[in-house]
Amino acid sequence: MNHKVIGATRNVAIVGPYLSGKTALLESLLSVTGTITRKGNVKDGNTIGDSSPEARDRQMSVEVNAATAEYEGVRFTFLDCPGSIEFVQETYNALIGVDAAIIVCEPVADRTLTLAPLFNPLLSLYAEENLP
Ligand SMILES: Nc1nc2c(ncn2[C@@H]2O[C@H](COP(=O)(O)OP(=O)(O)OP(=O)(O)O)[C@@H](O)[C@H]2O)c(=O)[nH]1
Ligand SMILES: [Mg+2]
Repeated sequence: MNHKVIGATRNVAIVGPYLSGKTALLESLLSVTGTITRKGNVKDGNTIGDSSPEARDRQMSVEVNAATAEYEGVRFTFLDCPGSIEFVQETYNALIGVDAAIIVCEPVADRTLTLAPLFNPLLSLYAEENLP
């Protein structure tokens, strides 16, 4: 079904710990919105995200990848952020400019602490914005 795109593009960051499935989620989002007809796989090296030679070689995200999709008249630009701590500044930079963030994590209690590098700076940003 064709929908007329209305309003501004929503920019959404996809963030979370290393190898939690962010790039796979982006691929699924692009697939369900009909943006791509064939869903790729990180291991097969055929995803829309992780398209740089280094990312393909390491089978991990090494930079932010952007992809746009439309769903029911709304246009989204997704920013798939790397989860490895060595690239965490890329994630922080992306979070400054987005409307929303999807936090991807494994549903395992022991791995909760892997979210700490993400939440601490977010809380700091929030606190600074709400200073009297
Ligand atoms: N079984 C299963 N495997 C998954 C799922 N999501 C991702 N994977 C696999 O987990 C591995 C890592 O997935 P990615 O999507 O690259 O994870 P990521 O969070 O983008 O990784 P980084 O960006 O490097 O932090 C890949 O081999 C995926 O095929 C899932 O929902 N189920
Ligand atoms: Mg990734």
